[in-house]
Amino acid sequence: MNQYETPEKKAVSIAKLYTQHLGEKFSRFQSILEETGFDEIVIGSGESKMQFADDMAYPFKANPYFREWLPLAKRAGCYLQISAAAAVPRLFLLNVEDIWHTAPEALPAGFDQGLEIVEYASIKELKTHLSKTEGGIAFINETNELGLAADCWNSKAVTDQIDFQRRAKTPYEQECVREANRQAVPAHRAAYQAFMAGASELEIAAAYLAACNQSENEMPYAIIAGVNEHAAVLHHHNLFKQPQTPRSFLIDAGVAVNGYASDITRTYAFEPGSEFAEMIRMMDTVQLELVAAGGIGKCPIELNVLSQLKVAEVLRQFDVLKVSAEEAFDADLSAAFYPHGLGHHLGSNVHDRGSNLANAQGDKVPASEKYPKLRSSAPMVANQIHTVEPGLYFIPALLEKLRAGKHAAKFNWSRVDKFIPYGGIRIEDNIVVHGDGRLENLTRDAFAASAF
Ligand SMILES: [Mn+2]
Repeated sequence: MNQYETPEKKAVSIAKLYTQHLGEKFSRFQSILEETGFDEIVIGSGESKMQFADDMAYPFKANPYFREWLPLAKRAGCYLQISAAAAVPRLFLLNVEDIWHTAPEALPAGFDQGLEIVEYASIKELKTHLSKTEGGIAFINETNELGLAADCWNSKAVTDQIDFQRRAKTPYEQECVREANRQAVPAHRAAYQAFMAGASELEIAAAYLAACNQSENEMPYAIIAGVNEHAAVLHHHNLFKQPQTPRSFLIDAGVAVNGYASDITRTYAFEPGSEFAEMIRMMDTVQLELVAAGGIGKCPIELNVLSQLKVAEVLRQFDVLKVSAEEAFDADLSAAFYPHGLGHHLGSNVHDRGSNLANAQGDKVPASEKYPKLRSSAPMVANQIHTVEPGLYFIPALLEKLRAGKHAAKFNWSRVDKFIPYGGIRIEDNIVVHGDGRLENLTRDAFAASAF
């Protein structure tokens, strides 16, 4: 049992945090209205989208700008109105008879405090509740059902302001991601046990879903479950149905709680005493060092450089690399083994927005010249949630280029060939950067609190 003692106390506690969250967001959005000059911001949850030439819809996932306000990730046709003239946000819920589908997702108990809820039957009716001022509505949604002028629909001035403020997560948002970590841990353990029992990748993913009691469509992102060489495929989604003789296993999977995600990766060796098991242990130490190197004001670009150096050092320790970590880094050789960034913001988007903004006006902190694809460039701020996920992989396509290139002699290719059958390693935790400087590792805490 966690800090709440009973499920009832937990529900009351989260509902209280949610009411506080609504108040905090409402006040932040009032400032955005002042800054941008709109009367109101209206955010749609989105419309269910039909598949081409078919009568079936794709799985629905609500607009992340909407999820930042409401835990209705599966409910289409909702609109939230934040008006300068109102005391609380207003939520419009579509109420039409539908005998074909299950009743739409409702708000959890206690989540209706601090909100005005209005039912509507058509867009025409909805519009009677909205600002009548020409150009007064800033509308944020994938489609422009309100038929507003182009500069009112997804106005960049408004979304930049929203993305800038969303970096600092409220206590409610932090608790959602914390809970999403807690719920993912038993699922990660079930997946590990399925791997050790010789299950196929698809069976492992099924064990994961069963243990966290979620459907595939409820996952914050598609489960990555790679056995052996597949651990080197960064986004291995096409899970194999045939069991393989197990050597190694990488699982990257989270859980969504009230529309907020956990994003957790673990890597396991089948043979506990093997060299690959030792390499995982060393990457685990590296990962914890990189977590500790973060904090308020820390620069993600510099942390990324540090992570490349540390991964190069692991390669040197295992005699894969014959030259120093610094020399490998300078020649950009480590990136062939670690071709992604150290981490990203986490929130209602798994890759949350705003991590490259210098200010609320949308100016960007320049990206790293060496790693132009990095999502995060802006210094970490208080109450932000970051993932820290260094990796070390043996990716045949990248290794072949290296083997044929001018730096080939800097590697011990018999050692590279030994590790290729294991695929690779990634270890990923979710970290809250607290205002008092404390770094809370939601993932390690959740693993530590739950008995195997
Ligand atoms: Mn991640």
